[in-house]
Amino acid sequence: MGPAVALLLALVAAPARGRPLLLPLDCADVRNSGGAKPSGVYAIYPAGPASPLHVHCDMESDGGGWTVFQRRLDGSVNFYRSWDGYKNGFGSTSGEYWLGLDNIFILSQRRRNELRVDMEDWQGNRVHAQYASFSLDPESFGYRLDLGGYVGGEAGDAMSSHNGMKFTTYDRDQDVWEKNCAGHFMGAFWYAACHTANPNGLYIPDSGSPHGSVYASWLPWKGNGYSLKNISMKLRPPSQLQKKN
Ligand SMILES: [Ca+2]
Repeated sequence: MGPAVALLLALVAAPARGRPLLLPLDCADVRNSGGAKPSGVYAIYPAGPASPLHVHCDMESDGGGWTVFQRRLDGSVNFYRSWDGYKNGFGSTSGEYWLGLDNIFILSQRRRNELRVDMEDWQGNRVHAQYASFSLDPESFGYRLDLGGYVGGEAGDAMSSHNGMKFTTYDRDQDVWEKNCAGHFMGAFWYAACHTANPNGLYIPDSGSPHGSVYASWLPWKGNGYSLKNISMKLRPPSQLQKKN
């Protein structure tokens, strides 16, 4: 092809569709930036252009655009971590990880978000739970959870009992139980006294002999003695809700 044709093709292919070129705040922005966007790891910029944050984006569930902040897949990452671990984040965004309470707080302050939790059992059944809104208070208020109402999903409501709770790790007790829920139930969460969901609990493949509520569990679906095969927690602005069909 001649140079004039190449130039024309380059212009046609340029991402100039009447909207300014902005860095994505979250996975909804990534999805809306045009072109096919499969699920995977993307850079988002909720804290500004100098602070890229790599996250796994769920581009499939209910139209996609979900920013994943917690993900259990295979037990390869230890989730029994200290306050510093949960504050700063750990794991690998291509596999299991916790994004970090600081990052989750920033994400929740930039936009109003819904919460979606997806999970699967060891027979391959998949369900989810969804909440109308999700935000956190800053660290000085214990990353207190402000959760909207349960709006559906086959998993049942295991999170409403955690609404209003501060975050507790084994080395920082902010729950409302006389002992430390994180230490007792081998996780870290917005524990009350103590939990109906324990997604950061122990990951035990196909456990046949439950011995207490220490597992990565979701009470209304499988009970507190069942370690789920996978579970992931994710955020998306409510305006992004769209059905593909
Ligand atoms: Ca306590």
